[in-house]
Parts: sequence; structure tokens; C-alpha cells
Amino acid sequence: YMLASENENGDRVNGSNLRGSYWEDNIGYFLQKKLHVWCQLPNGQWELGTIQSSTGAEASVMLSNKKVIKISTVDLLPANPDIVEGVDDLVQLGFLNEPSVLHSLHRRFSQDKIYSNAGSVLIAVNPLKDIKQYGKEFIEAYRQRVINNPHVYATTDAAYSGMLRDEVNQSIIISGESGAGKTETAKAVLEYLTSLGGVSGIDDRISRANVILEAFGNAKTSRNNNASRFGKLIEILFSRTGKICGAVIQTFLLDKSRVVHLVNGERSFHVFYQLCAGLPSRLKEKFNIRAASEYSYLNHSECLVIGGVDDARKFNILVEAFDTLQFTKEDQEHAFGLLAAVLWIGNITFQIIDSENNHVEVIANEAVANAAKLMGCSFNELKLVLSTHKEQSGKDSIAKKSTLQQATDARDSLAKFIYASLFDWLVEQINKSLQPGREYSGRSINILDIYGFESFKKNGFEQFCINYANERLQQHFIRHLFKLQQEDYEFNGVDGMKVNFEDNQECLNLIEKKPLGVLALMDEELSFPKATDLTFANKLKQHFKSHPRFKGERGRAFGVRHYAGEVVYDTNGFLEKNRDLLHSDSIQLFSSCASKLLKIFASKMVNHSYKPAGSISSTKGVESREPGVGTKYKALLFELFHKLECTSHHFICCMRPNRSQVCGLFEEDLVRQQLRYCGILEVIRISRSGYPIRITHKEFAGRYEFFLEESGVARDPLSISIAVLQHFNVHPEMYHVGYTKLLFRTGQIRAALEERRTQAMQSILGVQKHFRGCHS
Ligand code: AOV
Ligand code: MG
Repeated sequence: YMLASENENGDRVNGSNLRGSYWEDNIGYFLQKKLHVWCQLPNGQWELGTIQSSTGAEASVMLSNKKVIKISTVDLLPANPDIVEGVDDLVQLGFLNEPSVLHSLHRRFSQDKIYSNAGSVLIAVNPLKDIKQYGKEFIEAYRQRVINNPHVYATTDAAYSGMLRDEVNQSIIISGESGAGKTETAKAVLEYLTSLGGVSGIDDRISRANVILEAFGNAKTSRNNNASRFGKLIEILFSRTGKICGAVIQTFLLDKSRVVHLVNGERSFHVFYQLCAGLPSRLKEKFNIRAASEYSYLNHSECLVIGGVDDARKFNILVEAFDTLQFTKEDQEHAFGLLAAVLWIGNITFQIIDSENNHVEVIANEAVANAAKLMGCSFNELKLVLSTHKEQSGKDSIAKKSTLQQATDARDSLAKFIYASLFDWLVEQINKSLQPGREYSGRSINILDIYGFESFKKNGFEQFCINYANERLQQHFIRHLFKLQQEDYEFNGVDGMKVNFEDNQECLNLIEKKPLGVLALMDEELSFPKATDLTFANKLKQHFKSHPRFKGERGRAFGVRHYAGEVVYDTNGFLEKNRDLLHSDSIQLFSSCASKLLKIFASKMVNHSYKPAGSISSTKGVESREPGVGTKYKALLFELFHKLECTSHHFICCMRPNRSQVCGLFEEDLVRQQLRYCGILEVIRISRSGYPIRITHKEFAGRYEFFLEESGVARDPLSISIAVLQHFNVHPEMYHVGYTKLLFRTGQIRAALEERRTQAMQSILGVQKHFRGCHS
């Protein structure tokens, strides 16, 4: 068994591709000892069985249901003995192959062990039920290391201890497709960190900030009842004594289209329903708030409630969070008033007054009156902004009557602008309330939780941006787990560490390359007044005809082969959303509104010298076009991952166990798919054959040199490192001495050295205390 496992190095492990000649030679041994094997059935599923007889090329295998099948030996793989089934760390699997990994995850999942390690990566399979492994007692147990099996708490503890020990900032990077459990995992990370205690109640404020963000930024989709509709990076800041002293929250590209348009069966942002259900009657009257079913922005998807969710109760929790974060009652009311305004704007309708030109005017009803009142502008001002638009004619701009489409677009962009600005303003206020004081040491832990990979029946601009962000995240993952590690090994003279991993760079190139990438081509269309979504789609098809990651589809559609699967996008609305135009008269309207917040939003647009995407601006005499939403997003993502680059990484891969969001069901094919595109087998392989713990000689020598008795002799870090290891008689098998780094097979040696160091430090401190005591 030991022998067989040794021989697979270098083989592809993607399921059916594992064909070591060694394995073929050993089928006889498996036959004789009646050891379990995996058989791949024609439908692609793997099943356990035992070989009855074999001709070399073909074997008879008895499956667990006692059925005997004839199968090509190419479709057999060695299975692990029962005792190594369901291992804490998949690195321990004697036979590393896809069915064994899947089997281990499945077994553990059925026992509510949803966490497993794959080398340095934590895998979390969403249980979709309360597994009762969270909360104070568990946190304490993980902190005291009473329990040390894989858990999000253990990973968080590793990040925290790493930060204190190495004085290096850390990042916990959570990935997984929509509904895989990222946001819940991020909450558990926060729960662990905030339990360490914070300066003057900051820990409570951080947890409550999350409540506000979720109310305003999450919504029910067909994949997840609480889907994040924005990306977030929370940076938790620490004091010198390792206590939380502040946080910075950065958010990315809110899916604001959801405010005005919903797919059947989905909901808008939670806060709207919470408001309609939970607002106290005094404010309900003040803002003319009705039931959610009365608002066109909410009722057109025929989904107003989520089973098991009490929106009214959630509203109270939201208000508590606002109070804790020191939002004044006045500001809270302003915010609720604007939400009401958005809902009433959605109820504004138009009638055609000139059928020849299709011109419309606003129907004067309570919706316009309520919206105007809530925004603090006059009925007529609002009507004018919605039913006319300015057109450039030479140097002048003249007001023209709008068509139904133009008027509807103007109405919807108003609503989207108000909502998105409100969201940004909330994040800004939250950040003010979380600002650290002087105790901030510069040390921090980042938690990244973005919206997961999505593929619906219909996919639009939002899905394109979300999936693009996930491609970037995947590249970051690959870079840190494969590319950088391999470089490190090569540089330090360790051979044979090559694994084949699926690089998604090609797909990133398709999207972000200049001047020929989807984003760049989309921006190019901004400068053609006649461009439509269809001309854009045709342009893509023409340019990427033979791109391996691109697929032309009929009409306005195109397909992208993402790392996590193929997605077909409908370009309907792409150009508009990339331009994201807010008419100048709308901005003017906002600045003249009595609403304090709208005034602030408008002044932000002016201060940032708002230039519509595609417009020409000149800086230092060089003319350039204002980039569109997509290109700005790309810059933001670059900045984000660049920021994480200089931190120490901890990856958590969340997995969706089934397609129906129910507990207890483990669909092997779905999990297999996720294992494959995350490259989990390759991660295990590289961890198993490699040296996961790598420390520079300088760092190692600096920390442990004091163990050596004859100090003071000037020596280089490399010799000191070796001397320390020899001092403790560490077996040479366990480490490798590289040019710049010391590489370890396991973390045990480091842990043992740390423990000795702590003991030594304590006794030194004890001695010092003793002496101080004698003096005084
Ligand atoms: P996501 O963040 O990965 O999706 P969530 O964290 O929102 O997914 O998880 C989806 C749902 O799964 C939650 O609402 C919970 O009901 C359940 N769940 C997840 N993790 C756990 C857990 N550890 N224990 C119990 N239930 C859990 V998206 O935001 O859609 O990408 O855009
Ligand atoms: Mg989420």
C-alpha cells in the first residue's frame, strides 16, 4: 500500500487520467488481497468494488451491491483502506485520486464534519443546516487548541497567531460559487476575531456593521436566499496587544440594477421588504409606506417573502445595528425616507401624448407626489426631469420631449442612483464609526467575501462582472498555491514539484486585454453613437471567432468558457450599464432638493467632477475617453489583489453540496465539478510532495538563534539555521535547506520550536521580574 502510493507522483489525477503503470502491475495484488478499488461506471460515477478476476486489460469487479461487472482495467483506481477514509487532511490519503477525495468529503459530510484540509487550503462543504459547531465554547476550544481538527475557527486562529508571531498582515480569502457558504464563513471568521475582544466596544460595532451591509446589499436569487450582491473586503485592525481596534470596509460594484428589475422568483434588496414590514406606524405614515405588494419595483417578480424569514423582526435588528454604530435617529430617518422615495419612483408611470413621435408625459398621481415630497423637490421639477432630456446641438443643449423608453430609463436611473449612493454613504458612515485610534499598530487581517460565480438561465452585465471578479480571484488562488510555490521550489533547488494546474489566464486575457478584450471593446462602443448591444455582440464574435475561451451564440448572445463552466451572456443592456449615465439635469435636481442626503450625493458627483463614461476629457493636453463601468471595475480589482499581495494568505474553498439548497444531500457530480475547477487534487499533491512550511533563513535565525549557546560568533543566517536544527537533532529528512529559505515537510518542527521559545521567554521574564522584585 505504501509502495503503490509512492508511484503516482507526476501522474494526472483528474479522475480517469490517473494511469500509473505501477497501478496496472499491482492489480493482481488488489485481486489477491481483496482490496477495494474504484470503478468508473459508464455514467462517469465512481463506485467501490473488489476485483474477482483479471485478464490484464479487463477485470470482473463485484460492486458493493454484489453485482459483478466486466470493466476495462483502465477504469479502475486503488481505493484506500477503511481506516484512512474520511481524513482530516486529505494529504493523508494513501491513494490520492478523485474518487477517494470525493468519498472522504462525502463521508465526513454525512457526519456533519463539513471541514477538511487540503494541505494549506480549508475546504468547507455548506451543510445548509445548523451543525452546532459554532459559538463561544467552540471558539474557546479552538483558541486553547483543545480541538484541532479542521474548522474555520482553526484557520482564523492560524491567521491571528501568524500575524502576532511574524508581524505580517494576513488575508483570509474565501471562494466558492453562489450559495456555497462564503458569507456565512466570513461571519464565523469575524465571530472568532471579535471574540478576542476589542477596544471600547469596537467588536460589537463590527458585527453590527455586517447586519447593515447585508440588509442593503443582499437579496434572494434563485441560487441563494441571502445572496451577496456586492463584493466586500473587511480589514480588521489590531492594537499592539492584539486586540481589535478598528476596521475598514471596502465594497465593490453593487448589483444596483436589482432595484429596478427583478427576475421572476427573486427579490430586491432585503431592506425594502424589512422597511415595508417593520417600520413603526408613525414613520409609515410620514413616508407613505404601504405593503411591499403595492410597489411595482417589488411586486413584478411575484416573490415578496422568503420562507422562514421575518422581515419585520429583521427591521428591528437593523435599527439596533444603526443605533450601535451611532447613526443618529435623524440620519436613519433620512435613509428610510430615501428608500421610500425609491419605491415611489418605481410607481411613476407615463402616458403617450404624441403618438407620432411617441412622446410621453408623467401621469400625475400619488406616486409622483410622494416621490417629490420624499426627495424634497417640487412635483413639477420631478415631472420635467423624467419627461424631457437634453440633446446637444452644436454648443447648445436643448430640452426635448422623451419617448416612453427614454422616460422609463430616466426614472430607473434616478432610482438606481439614489440607492447606490445611499449604499456608498452607509459604508462611509460605518467606516467612520470603525476608525481606529492611536492604539492601531499597523497589523491587520483582511477577510475577502465577494459574490460567487453565477450562471442563470439568463445572464446579463451583472453576471459578467461577477464572474469576471471570480476569474481574478481564481488567478490569485492559482498564483499563490501553484505559481509562486513552484518558483520558490525551483529557486531553492527542490526538484520534482511540478503539478499540472488549469491556468485561467487565457480567460482573463479575453476579458481584460487591451486593446482587444471584451472590456476594451465595450468601451470602444461608448464613442459610437449608433452602437447597439447587437453591434457590440457582433464585434465580439468577429474579434474572438477563434478564441478558445469564447463562443459565438445567436443574436445578441455570446458565451465565455469560465474556469467554473461555460456561461452564455445576453448583451441586452450591456452598453447602457457600462455607460451608467446619469443625466446632468438629474444631478441638478438633486442639488436643489431639500433632502440633506440627496444634496450630499449630488455634491459628490460634482466634486469627483462626474464625467459620463465615453465623454472626452483632457488632462495635460492629452485627450482620453472616460472609461466605462467595466474598465473602472477592472482597475479596482487590480488594486484589491495588489493590496492582498503583501499579506500572508489563508484560503477557504466553500462548496455547494447540491443544486436544491437542501440539507443532507450530497450530489457527487456537483462536488466533483467544484473540486476540479478549484484544482483541489493538485493542491493536495503539491502539499503532499512538498514542503508547505517555508521560512527565510534570516527570519528563522533571527527567531531561534538564542537557543545556540555560543552566541556572539558572527555567522550568516543560513549557518545559524542549520546549527539550530542540529542543536535540536531534527531529522534531515524533515527539512530541506534552500538558498534563501528553510523548507519543512510539516508544521510540527516549527510548532515545537515556538513552544520552546515561549517557555524560554517566560522563564526569562520570570527571572527579570524576580530581579526587579529584589531591587524595589
Ligand atoms: P455565499 O455567500 O457563498 O453565496 P452564503 O454564505 O450566503 O453563500 O450561504 C448560503 C446559505 O447556506 C446561508 O444562507 C445558510 O442558510 C447556509 N449556510 C452556509 N454556510 C453555513 C454553515 N456553515 N452552517 C449552516 N448553514 C450554512 V453568494 O453571496 O450567493 O456567492 O452571491
Ligand atoms: Mg455571499
